[in-house]
Amino acid sequence: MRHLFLKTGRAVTVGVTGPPGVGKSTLSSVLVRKVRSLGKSVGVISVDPSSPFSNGALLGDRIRLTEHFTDKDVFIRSMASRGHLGGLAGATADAVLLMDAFGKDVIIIETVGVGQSEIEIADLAQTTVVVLQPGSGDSVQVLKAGILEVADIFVLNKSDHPMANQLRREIRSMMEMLDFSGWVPELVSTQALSAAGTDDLWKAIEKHRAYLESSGEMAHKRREAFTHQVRQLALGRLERRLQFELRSEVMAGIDPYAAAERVLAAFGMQGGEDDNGAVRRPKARASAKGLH
Ligand SMILES: Nc1nc2c(ncn2[C@@H]2O[C@H](COP(=O)(O)OP(=O)(O)OP(=O)(O)O)[C@@H](O)[C@H]2O)c(=O)[nH]1
Ligand SMILES: [Mg+2]
Repeated sequence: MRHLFLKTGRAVTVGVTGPPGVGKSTLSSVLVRKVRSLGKSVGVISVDPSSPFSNGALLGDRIRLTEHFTDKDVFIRSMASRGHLGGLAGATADAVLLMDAFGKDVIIIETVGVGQSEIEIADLAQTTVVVLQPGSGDSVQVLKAGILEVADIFVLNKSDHPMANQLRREIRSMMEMLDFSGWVPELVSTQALSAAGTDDLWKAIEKHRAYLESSGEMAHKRREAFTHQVRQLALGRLERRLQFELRSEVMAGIDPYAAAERVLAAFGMQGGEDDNGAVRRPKARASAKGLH
């Protein structure tokens, strides 16, 4: 990563998230087709929240993405979220940087989205696409879970479903309750199976990217993503070191405050230090006198 990092920062990154089975992989596949038709190369990172052996998701993605297998300008990588040193977010962030450095024009990151970790992954992508399907209550759950706030584009997939209009109304009324400053999420209807709506989705992605560039938010997002990754790396090491310092013999027979001091001393932090690392100085005597 040290060698490659300076080659990154060129790719368009699109996060595709949403509840299980809404059609994220099918949609990613038709999006790959669209991007390839424009002559751009593309990378797909498909994050499986469970073990690769516990369900057929990886196999399923393989089947849905087979039409791209012989295309050398399409690189597909499935990742299981368990068992990665440094966690899923870190491993995914690295994979995105690698594909970017390799020169992929567009990188699609597919994650099953319901909880906090998925929202974190949404932070990785410049544009977050939240996919929902009609006729399943979990769409409303997802909207409640805070994913509404991270969505740059809503995709109402399986729009061939009879309940599609109801979901459209639900999304609209949820959006009305929020105060958007700047970008207002686009709502796109698709039928991933027949590829209908893919052009509209790509248009919305390009529109969002143009907004990010013109508003200066892109630069902001890049800084945030960088800081986030540095923070994750540093926290990972701090956590492991802390585990080591929390050995029972260090803490035997003393109160938790004294034990915390001892543990922090191992990090070079002295008692009375401020959280920002500056040593707190006692107030000058003159001003203390003045107060009393
Ligand atoms: N009727 C209909 N079915 C669709 C559409 N898009 C996808 N499907 C079907 O929905 C099912 C799930 O599609 P996937 O693309 O695997 O969904 P996913 O969101 O990637 O699923 P997970 O990765 O397991 O969360 C498949 O059987 C698809 O064929 C659509 O527009 N209309
Ligand atoms: Mg999938």
